[in-house]
Formats: sequence, structure tokens, C-alpha cells
Amino acid sequence: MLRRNLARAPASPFAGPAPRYFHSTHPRRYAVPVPRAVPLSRLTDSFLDGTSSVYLEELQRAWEADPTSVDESWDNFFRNFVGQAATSPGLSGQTIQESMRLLLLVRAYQVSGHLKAKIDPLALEERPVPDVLDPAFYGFSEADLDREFFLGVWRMAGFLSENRPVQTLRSVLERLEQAYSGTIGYEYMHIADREKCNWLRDRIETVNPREYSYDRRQVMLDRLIWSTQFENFLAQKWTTAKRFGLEGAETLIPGMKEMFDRAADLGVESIVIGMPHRGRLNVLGNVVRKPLRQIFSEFSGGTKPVNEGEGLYTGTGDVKYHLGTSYDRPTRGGKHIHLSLVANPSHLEAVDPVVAGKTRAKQYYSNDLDRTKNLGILLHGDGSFSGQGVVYETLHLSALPNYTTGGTIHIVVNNQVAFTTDPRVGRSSQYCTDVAKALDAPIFHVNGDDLEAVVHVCELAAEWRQTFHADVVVDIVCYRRFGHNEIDEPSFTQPKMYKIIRNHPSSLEIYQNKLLESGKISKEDIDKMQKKVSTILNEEFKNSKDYVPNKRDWLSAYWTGFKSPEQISRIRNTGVKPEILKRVGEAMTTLPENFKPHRAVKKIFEQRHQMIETGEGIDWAVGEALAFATLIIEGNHVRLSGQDVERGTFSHRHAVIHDQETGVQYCPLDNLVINQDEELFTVSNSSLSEFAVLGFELGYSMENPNSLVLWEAQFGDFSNGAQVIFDQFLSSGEAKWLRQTGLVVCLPHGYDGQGPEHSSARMERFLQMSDDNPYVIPEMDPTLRKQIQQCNWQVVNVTTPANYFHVLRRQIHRDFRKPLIVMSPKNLLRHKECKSNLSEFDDLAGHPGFDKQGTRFKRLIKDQNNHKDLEEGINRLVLCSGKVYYELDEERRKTERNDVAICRVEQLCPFPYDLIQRELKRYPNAEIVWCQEEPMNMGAYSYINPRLLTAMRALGRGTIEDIKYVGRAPSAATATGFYSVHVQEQTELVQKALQRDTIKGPF
Ligand SMILES: Cc1ncc(C[n+]2csc(CCOP(=O)(O)OP(=O)(O)O)c2C)c(N)n1
Ligand SMILES: [Mg+2]
Repeated sequence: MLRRNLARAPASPFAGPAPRYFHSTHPRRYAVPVPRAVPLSRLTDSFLDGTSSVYLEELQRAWEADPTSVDESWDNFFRNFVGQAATSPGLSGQTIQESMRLLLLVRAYQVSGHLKAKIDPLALEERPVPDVLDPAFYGFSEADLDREFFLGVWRMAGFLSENRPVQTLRSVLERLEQAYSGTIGYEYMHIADREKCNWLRDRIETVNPREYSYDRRQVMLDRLIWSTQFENFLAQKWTTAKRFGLEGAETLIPGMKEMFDRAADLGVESIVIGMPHRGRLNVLGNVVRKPLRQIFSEFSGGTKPVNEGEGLYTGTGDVKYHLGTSYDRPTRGGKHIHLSLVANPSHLEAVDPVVAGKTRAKQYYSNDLDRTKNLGILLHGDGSFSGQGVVYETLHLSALPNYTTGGTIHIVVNNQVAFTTDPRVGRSSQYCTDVAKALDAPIFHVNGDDLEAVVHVCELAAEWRQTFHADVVVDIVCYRRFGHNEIDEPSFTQPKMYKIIRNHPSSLEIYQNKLLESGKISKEDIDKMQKKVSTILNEEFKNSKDYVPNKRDWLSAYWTGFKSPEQISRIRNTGVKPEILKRVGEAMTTLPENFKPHRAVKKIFEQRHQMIETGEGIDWAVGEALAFATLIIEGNHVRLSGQDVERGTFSHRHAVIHDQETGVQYCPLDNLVINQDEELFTVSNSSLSEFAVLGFELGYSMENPNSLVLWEAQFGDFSNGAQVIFDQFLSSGEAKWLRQTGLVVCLPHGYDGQGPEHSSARMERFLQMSDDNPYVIPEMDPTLRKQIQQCNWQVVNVTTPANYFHVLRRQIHRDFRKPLIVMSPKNLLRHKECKSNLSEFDDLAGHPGFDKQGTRFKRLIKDQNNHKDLEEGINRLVLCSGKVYYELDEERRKTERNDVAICRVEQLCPFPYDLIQRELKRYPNAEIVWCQEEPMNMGAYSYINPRLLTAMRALGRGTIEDIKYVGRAPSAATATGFYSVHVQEQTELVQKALQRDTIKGPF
């Protein structure tokens, strides 16, 4: 988008020294001095100061005496400028200074030509032309226009390449204008890589870069007709429906289609698309080729819930301009390309990292090693691209080894307004795309009215991406013909703009006229094309009335056999054969012979080895590694990402270790099976981002169910930087879009006196977003239970390494996928009591982990004191969750309160009604206490309270008053910043839970 409020620039490049302003609203006081050709030794222009000109003169003298005495580059330089000048009569008058100035002019066009480009179809404000694009700035005048110049430069492509014939200044200027200041503005000189710049120059600076054949033009026209008529048709049929029309940006559709065709020619087989509201229906219908009848049917009645048949679930649904879909579409070159449009929430740009993650997963599963078969495309609005932080976060994943997708193509539908906000007040940068300069992406600004220019840059973007495997931006500068949506009045806020828009012809009219003028196509031909399109639209509209949605449209190939919440999924064991545990345990704790780890790490691995050997004292890190390792050898892909996850924030994981002498890295879990695929297990430190990285992993997890994908926050409370992903995707994505994910989110949580920002993962928020009804006990019989399937996610606060192992394995060993939020421990990582024996991981009957059905994740861990089914002598039942258990247990030992039972609720959500009731029945006389270390308004209390009451009521066991609360008082901050206060609070709450007297009142 163009910057407003800047003064007009003179129209002619030779107009006198009128004030010029650039990036400033203040006029310069002086006109720029006009340089004249002067002897080298007296040259003091800014680009060649006195010192360097003397140097140059010396160099020239040396070169004249002996051309080999100077560097090869200077030899070339002098040969080109002086040598050629001597042999060409037309160049006899050309001085080195003139050549250099001309060179600078060319350079200035390469750098700033875009500032003069006619990229705004509305020509709302003429931008000031920078001085450096004015030949007069370099001392050239009209008299020089027909003089000839030589312009070759060593190792330069395009316009300046060596051995070009001489040209007049006039033709040089014409070519520069055509290449850089036409309807495309190229920004690429911020790219440091010469090869990339030369590649672009070759394409930008060629003579007639876009001469399309008659056939191509016809196809483009046809596509533009489709795009235009589609919107008109919807507008006609549903006058007041919100559709966020594309009017004013219709060339997007032919642009995208041509881009996809070109990408397919270059090897792309599958494209993942993320896009906002604007033009989404048009993209769905015309690019992705979602059947028009289906779109129209959804438009008429909204997305209808489907009820018939077994195993159908429709969730809560979403508005039509958010839904995702996927189709195979034939391309111009006769190939097929798979397109998937990812469902997205209203939150602009939130889908960006999700698309990147999904694309990366597709690359993994299709063995797309050079990342040329699967491509991610993101569409943006001008306001959101420059305004939303997740754009930057996602861009910064683009070249990271474990996150790159080989380049995303970004298309900005830049209609120069965001709802009612002008760019002038909506961003601080010149262009809405400036953020992409941070990663050396070329940016092509194009006038959206010029169809062929749009198509050209779209193709160029595809070529760039397939060549350099890097991001690229297409900025389609266009306008919004109507309001933000169809019932919005734009003239309230943009009266001047809309006056111009009212009289502005559509891009279709412009292109039709252009073709008619060229005489290559007749009015009859165009009418025929128009007619064909309107006939099909009408037919599809008729057919939409009887349209019946497809069954089970939510399953992609990899998900065949997976169950919807309405179909029961068998509960499976998660225990592993002891010999397998030993074998993988051995492999993951053995280091290569010559590897020299850090002393402390060496010791840790020796201890780990010992744990496996003895089968005792297995800690958290080993429990986790065993879960990963056993899943891997079963053929599942495991991917863990997040900040510092390789070592682990708390220095406990050491999933990647570093040779202290060579720096070589070794990842034990990469070496479990012979010739293990390098990416089968991926553990990766991420960029310092929560929003984008969590979004990425979410997208990754949705591609294939046979993968355990985990994101770990540095500390749990940092997860709120990714709140949109939790709220809009993870907690509600399945309900809205019928897409499952088994993503695991690990959020370090626990009160150990580290202050308000490192104690709480805010579990109350995750629990509050859980959709299990607090007043209804669902079917809990193990053979009929669908409790987890019917809940939106699981929240656990696990207290033993073995239980962590089983909850991770459970994610895969079931026929559905559900997000898992883990309140993961900090001090339990090294707690002497927080250990498990290998026998708790295996599947042998009689072993401690084995109950009636086998070895499984324990949703509730009953009291450890071997209580019988009925214990009438127990006076208090303390229910708790997480690490406070160990403190309570210690206090119980100290106080010898053997009349108190302590049970751990390991799975908070969905609530384990059956197991809670089992414990309530076991202790018929016990006072019931909920103990937590979090403040009362946080932690699990408000989630547990009504559910525990429901469980009690069903057993005729008291009222809400009978649930005693022990924990911190309500608080604004999550925790105290004073360590001594923390200790006091913690001691008090633990003591209170075990006090001899009855606990008074619920609070
Ligand atoms: C994160 C977020 N904040 C606010 C909104 C409300 N909103 C919807 S559209 C819009 C304007 C978007 O402008 P732009 O990105 O230029 O896209 P356009 O509508 O112009 O195509 C806003 C602010 C939103 N959808 N998402
Ligand atoms: Mg906009």
C-alpha cells in the first residue's frame, strides 16, 4: 500500500529541482546540486569521493601499463568502460564518471524503482519520486538522451550483464522504467545473496518479460470471468448475506490458478492453503474447486448438521467462510494437484503457523526430501499482515531446519484498507509487506487491475520458491469495491476513496477492453465465455437445492478407521513387554564409544543405564524417553518441539548431547533401530515463540494420526502467548471443523517458590474450557465408555514417571485422537520419591501397574497404603493432584495420620467419576477434602467442586458444604514473589490438610 499524505512529485524525470520528499513529510530545503563531468582527481560526488577517485585514477594508470597488475574485477571494469569506449566511436565522449553515474542510476532503479511503479489501481495518491530515480540527479540532461552508453558490469545479470551492446540513454531509461516502474514494483535489493538477485534481475530486466500467447490469454480471461461472475452471482442471489466478497481484487483467482499451474509444472503435487475471510468462497469454488452446488447449498441454509447414519458427527459447525476442505484439481499442464484449504478461525493470521506445520508434516510423510512436492500458500490482508505478530513469528520459522517447508508463498490481498482503518494509521512501514524483508524474501508489488502482471508475478513467485526453497511475497495492490462486508457502508469512513471506486472499471472490463483493442479476441468470443459461466452458475444453483453433504468428509487417507465420538473406541493396554523395555532402555542409555559427553551428562547416562538394568528408580526423563522409544519402535513418528527442549529447561531431558571436544551432537533416540530414519524421532529447540510454534505443531499433528507430536512450554504460564491456538483451535477445532488432533502440550507447573511467573500453568483455564458437563455422569462402563471421545480435550497432572509413560502411549494406542494438556512437573523431575519401577511399565499380570484389564494409564492413583475395598476407620479422604501429593504424604508420615487417605486425581478432565466414586465408597466415614497448592480462584478447585459434588450426590454422600477446601486464598497474582511467604503458605496448607481437628467450613 502506498503511503499517504506525501506531496506530489514532478511528473517528468527532467522537471527542475522541485521539492522532493521521501519517507518524510518535511520538504527538503535545498535542491540537489547537479553534478558535471569533472576530471577524476577533482571528483567529489557522494558516490565517488576525492579519495576513491584518486585511487581510481591510479588504478587506471596501473591498468593501462599492465592490465594484469590490477585485480580481475578492475581489469574487467576498465576493459568494459575504457577499452570498449575506445573501440566504439559512439562512446568516445563517455567518461568513467558518467558510466559510474549511469550505473548508479540503474542501481537506484533496482533498489527504488518500485517507489515509482504504478501499483495502485485507484492512483489515490501519487508517491513522490525519490531523487535517485531522476537522471538529472546524476548530471544527465535531455541532451544526453540519444548518446550511447556501455553498461556492462562484471558478474552481474540482467540489465547490467557483461558484453551487452551499447545503448542510448533514452533506451536505458525506457528499459528501466518498463522493468521497475511499470505495474509491478520489485523489492529484492535487500537480499544479500548475489546469485538470488541475479536470478531475479535476469527475469525482471529482460526485454518484454511477459508476452503471453493467445491461448494463455484466453485461459486468463476465462478465469477472470469466473472470479468476477462468482461474486456477482452470490451478490445477486443473497443480497444481504455476509460473504466478504473479492470485488476489486478479482485478479487474485486467475493469479492463484496460474501460480498453481506453474508450481505443478515445477513438481508441486500438493498445496496447503491458509487464508482469511476475504474472497475465501471464491477461492474455495474457483481455485480449490469445492463443488459450487455445495457452496450454494451452504449459503442457503448454513452448513447443515448431518444426522443420518451411524458414525456421523457434525460438531457445532462454523460459518461458511471459515470451513476448510480439500480436493484434487487438474492443472493446465495435464497434471493433478491436491489442494487443501485449512479451516481457520476469525482471528486473522492465526492459521499461518498451522499451515506451515501441516505442510512440513506432508513433506515428512511423502518423503519430500527437497521439499518441492508440498507447498504452503498463505493469503493475507494488508491490515493483518502488517499488524499481527504471529506473521513475524511464522516468518521466522521459515528457514529453521526443523520447521522449514522449503518456502511459503505469501499473497497479500492489499485492498488498502482494514475494515475502516486507513494504512496511514494502521502501520508504520511504507508497505504492508515490509515485515518480510527481515528474511530476505523478494516482494512483488503488483497493480491488481493488470491481470497479466498479476499472473506474471504469481508465476515468478512459484519459480522462485521451487528454485530457492524460500519464502516470497506477492502484494496485489487492489481495492475493496464495497464495504468490509456486504452490509457495511464504506463511505462513512473512506468517502474519497469510494468516490473513485464508484467510477472505477472492474479488472475484467479493463482486460476485456485490452484484448478487444489488440484485435486478438472478438466481442462475440467474450460474450460466449461469459454466457458459459453464467449458465453453469445457474445450473449449480438449481442443483444446490437437492445437494446432500458427503458422509465423513472429515477423514483424510491417513485417518481411515479412526472413530468419531459417536463410535466406541476400545480401551487398549499401554504396557510394553519387559524384554522390549530392556532392549530400548539399553539402546537409549548407551553412548557411542568415542563420544565425550560433559562429565555430568556422562554420569546421568550411567545412572540411566543403571535404572534400566536394575529396573528400579526410573525417573521422569527416562519414563518419557521410554514412551518415545517404544512408540518409535512400533513405527510411530515422534516429534517434540519447544524452547530448549533438547536439553530440557530444567536440565533433565538431555535428549541431544554434545561431545565436549568436537561439539558433535548425539541423539540416543535416533539410534533405536538399524538405519532409523533421521526424522522418525525429532526433538528440536524452537524459536522463542509460543503462538507460531504451538500452531506449527498443531498443524503438524493433524496430518497423520500415527504420530505423537508434543509442544513443551518453557514454563507453563508462557503458554498464554499462544492463547489463540488454545482457544480457537485446540479446545474447539474438532467441534467446529471435525478435525482431530492428538497433540500433547506439556506445561511445567508447580509451586516451589519461584515467584508469580514461574509457578502456574493456569490449569484453571484449560479446565474451564473443558466441555464435560459438571452435573451429568456419563457412561463409565469400560466396555461402553466414550467419555474422553466426547470431551474436547484431556487435562492431566501426573505424578509418576510410569503414569506419564502410559498417558503418552495412550495418545497413540486408541482409535481416536484428542488433545492432551499435561501439567508437567519441575521439582518432581529429581524428587527422590517420584520414581517408578520398570515393572510399572510392562504388561505382566501381577505387576504393580497391572490391574484387571491390563497395564494402563491410571486416571486416579488410590492411596498407597494398601487399603481394602472398605476402610471404615479412615477419617479423612484428601483428594489432590500433582506434586502437592508428595508433600502431603510426607506430612502424613511425619504426623502419623494413618487415618487419612490421600488419592491423586491424575486425570482432571474428563473427570474420573467411576474411580472417585470407588474411593468415596471405600471410605464411607471420611471427611472429604480437596487440597491444592494454587490459590482458590486458580488450580483445579472450581472444576473439581461441582463434579465431585455430582459424584457424591449420586452416592447420597453430602452436599457442597461437605467438600472442604484446603489451599491458598484467592489471589490476583498466581504466586507470591517472596520465598519465605511461599514456604509459610505451603507449610500451612499441607499442615491444614492433615490437621487433627475437623476442617471447618468448606473454605
Ligand atoms: C486478530 C483479529 N483481530 C481483529 C479482527 C476483526 N477484523 C476482521 S476483518 C478486519 C480487517 C482486516 O483488514 P485486512 O487484513 O486489510 O483484510 P481485508 O478485510 O481488508 O481484506 C478486522 C480488524 C480479526 N478478525 N482478527
Ligand atoms: Mg485490507
